[in-house]
Amino acid sequence: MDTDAVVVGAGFAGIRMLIELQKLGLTAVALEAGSDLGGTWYWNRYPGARTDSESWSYCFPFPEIEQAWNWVERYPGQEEVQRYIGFVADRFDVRRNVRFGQRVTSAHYDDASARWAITTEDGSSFTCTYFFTALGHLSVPQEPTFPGRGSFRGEVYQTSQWPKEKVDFTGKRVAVIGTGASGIQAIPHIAQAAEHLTVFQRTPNYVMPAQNHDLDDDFRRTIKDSYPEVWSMARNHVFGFPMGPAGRTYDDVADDAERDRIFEEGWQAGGFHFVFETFDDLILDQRSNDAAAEFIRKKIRDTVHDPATAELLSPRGYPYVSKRPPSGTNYYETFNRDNVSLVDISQNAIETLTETGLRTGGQDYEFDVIVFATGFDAVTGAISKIDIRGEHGVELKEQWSGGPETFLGIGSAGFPNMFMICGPQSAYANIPVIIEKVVEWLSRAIEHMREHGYQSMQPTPQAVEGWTKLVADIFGMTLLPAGESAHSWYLGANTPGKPRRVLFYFGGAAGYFQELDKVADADFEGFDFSQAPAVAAR
Ligand code: NA7
Repeated sequence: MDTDAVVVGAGFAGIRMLIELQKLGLTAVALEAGSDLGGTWYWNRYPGARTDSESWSYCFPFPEIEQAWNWVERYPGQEEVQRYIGFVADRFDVRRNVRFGQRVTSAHYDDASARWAITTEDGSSFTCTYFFTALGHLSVPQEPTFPGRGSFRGEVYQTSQWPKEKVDFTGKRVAVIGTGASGIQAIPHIAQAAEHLTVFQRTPNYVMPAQNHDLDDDFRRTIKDSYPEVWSMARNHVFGFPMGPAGRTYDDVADDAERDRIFEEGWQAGGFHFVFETFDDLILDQRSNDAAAEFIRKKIRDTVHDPATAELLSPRGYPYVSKRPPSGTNYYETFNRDNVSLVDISQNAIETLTETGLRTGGQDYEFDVIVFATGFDAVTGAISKIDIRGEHGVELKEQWSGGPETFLGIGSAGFPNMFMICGPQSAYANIPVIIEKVVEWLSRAIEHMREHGYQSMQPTPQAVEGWTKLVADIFGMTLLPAGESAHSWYLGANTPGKPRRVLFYFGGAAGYFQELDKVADADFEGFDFSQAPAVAAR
């Protein structure tokens, strides 16, 4: 099949891109491995899965959708978000352009025709001028490599590949391995049904209370009336949320009691309000970070009755936010239940799975069910699974063997018209807000090419080098590099053997948008354009 554009993935980014391509009057097809829309929200259907962004900013700024769609919860669950994506796709009539069950295996650029040839697992092939990846940051599960994996006779689940049918934990002895955002959301739900739940924790997380609740009509009305302000705040916010800034730093406050009062307000506000509406130097000043970390540890001690368990749950030795902090509901409270126990595996890795459970620290544990909440080969995992070759057959995998190198998180040198929607080194922030801006930018780039009769564009090696350095420099100005010791996925440090490279631009959503605008306003400075088949013309 020949089209103007192929989009890989039909989650938030893929659907938003399809809508834009339709507006541009281009023919397009999206290739999606799942059997429905949603991406992350299709695969991650484990109990308790929900956003950590407030619903009214985890969406697109289409006025007609904003008014028609009624969010049910402050932090929507998996099912609600997936329904929302379907609603948007149907309103814009783009679902018909999605091919489901199509896992892309290769994308090769043809120098002679200046077009991409895309193939999928079932042998289908597509050619296009514009090749978009909309793969998601967290879409390739981190396969646990525990010895004896196949020997366990009970049920095994992975949070990121949860079955569509309900899993019944009633009366079962369940293990959850992993206490990242997914484990933290699933654990309280599983604990309610299981006969006994054992949580295996390698690194304790700083868990903020989500303070989730249903929304009422009055609140929905207020939000619907104020979307322009919501988006204006979000676009100017460091992480793309309609919040803050706090307007104060650690030194602006005279004493610890007043700091604790501010932290308490943030705690009650819930989720990322604790990060962004307390102190603006939380990830820049060690004292500010230490104060927040100690406040959270005190909350854990106040909540968890058993002091030894509270201490095990208390993160130490890495800065708050240097690992992505999750929001939870009844997370710490769950460890007060008689049917829940916590096993620290920080010093004793899981030795092996056995026929009846697993072994760690020389002790055998028996289970009916094991749940892996072990995370993802983040950010680069999905793109590295596709055999992508650019000009002269150069392999992306080879080019990125030391880690990804992009310009703006959108393009890589030698890969004409390959556009990553929120690829490696794009901004780390509330993702729909970033997607919206990147898609608008891509639309502008395509218009620019059409206007000037260009066939293709690709970043210069100098632009890529400059961006990669900028991304690393900004990261180095924060407290975040210390997350490497705590296996932070911001750096790929959670995936054994993966080269360490800063995987995001941490200069904030607003900073990223300025960088995008600067490039577009300067006629896409940092990109090379070709009139005709790229290589033939040189
Ligand atoms: P995360 O946040 O990467 O968490 C994975 C968890 O699994 C984490 O606690 C890991 O411990 C643990 N893990 C991973 N491998 C192992 C092994 N081999 N042994 C024991 N424990 C292990 O993934 P999530 O799915 O929870 O969340 C990902 C993002 O989704 C989240 O940040 C939000 O943005 C949404 P570790 O901390 O590495 O010691």
